[in-house]
Amino acid sequence: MKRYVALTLFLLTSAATVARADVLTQLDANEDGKVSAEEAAQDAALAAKFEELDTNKDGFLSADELSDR
Ligand SMILES: [Ca+2]
Repeated sequence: MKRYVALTLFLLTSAATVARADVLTQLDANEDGKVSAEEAAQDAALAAKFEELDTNKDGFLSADELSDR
């Protein structure tokens, strides 16, 4: 049972990592590894939450910041 829970957690974490990478890949037009406000404008839902997600207020969403969405 414990092993099953660990495997489930691993799979969920992997799925989240893939989803995060997808957002970066899809929106990171200049391939600098982060999403600018301009790039985020391609995704209305993301653009609406941009300031909330940009926790360090550097004007870009990193992979870590995107993982919070
Ligand atoms: Ca940021």
